[in-house]
Amino acid sequence: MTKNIYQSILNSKVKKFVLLIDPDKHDEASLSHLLENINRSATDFIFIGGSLVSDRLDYAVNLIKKYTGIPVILFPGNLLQLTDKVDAVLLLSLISGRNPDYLIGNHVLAAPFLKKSNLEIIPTGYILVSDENTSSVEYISNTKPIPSDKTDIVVATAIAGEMLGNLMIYLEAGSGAKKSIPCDLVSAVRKNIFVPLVVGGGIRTADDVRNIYMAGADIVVVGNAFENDPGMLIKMGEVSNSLSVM
Ligand code: 1GP
Repeated sequence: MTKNIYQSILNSKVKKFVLLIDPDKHDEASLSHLLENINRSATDFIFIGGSLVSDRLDYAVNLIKKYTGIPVILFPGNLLQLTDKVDAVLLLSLISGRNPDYLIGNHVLAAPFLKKSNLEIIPTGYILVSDENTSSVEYISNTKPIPSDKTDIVVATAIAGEMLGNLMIYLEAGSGAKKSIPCDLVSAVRKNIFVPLVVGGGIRTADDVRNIYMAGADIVVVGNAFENDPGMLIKMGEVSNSLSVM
C-alpha cells in the first residue's frame, strides 16, 4: 500500500476535513445513511474508532470502502481496536496524561501487529483539553485533561510532543463536548509548532469549523454533528475546501 497520506497532508494547499465514525454507534442502515452524502462532500479522510472494544470495526471499514474511495484512518480508542483493513493508523500518544500505558505500553503491544500490517503509521501527540465533567477518553484512559485556560501548559505539551517526534499534534475536547477547543488556544499552539495541527471534539456548525481553521487548525475532525444531520457533512466540508493553508 502506498504510504502517502501524511505526505498528502503536508503538500495540501487547503485545509483538511475529517469525518469520525464510531463503528459501535451504527448499524448498516444508519452508516449507509451517513455515507450517502460522503461522495458529494469535501471529506478528505474518515477516522474510525471509539472508546470501547468494537466487534464491528472490520465490518464498518468494509462498508465504508464499498461506498467511497476516501482514505480510512484508524483512530484507535484502545489496543483492541486494531485492523489492517484501513489505509493508515494514527499512533496516538496521550501526552496530556501521565498513564504509561497510553504513552508507551500499548504501543509496544501493538508494534508487531502494526509492523506486519505494513500500514502507514502517523505518530500523533494527542492532547486532551477539557473543563467539563469526565469525558470518555478521560475515564477510559485514566488521565486528567489539561484545563482550557492553561494555555502555557497546552503549548508546552504540544512543543514537547513535536520534539519527541510526533508528526501531528491533536487537540481533543472529547467526543460530544459542550465546548470545543477555544480558538485562542488553537492559535497559541499553532504559533509554536511546525507539524500539522488537528482539532476535534464538540464542533457542531460550519461556523465552528471555519473559526477553528482560521485560528490555525490544519485538520478538523467532526463526529456527533452528523448523527442527526448527515447533510451537515456537505456544509462543513465546503468550508475546508474554501480555506487555504497559511
Ligand atoms: C474527534 O472526539 C472528536 O476528535 C469527535 O467529537 O463527536 O463531538 O464531533 P464530536
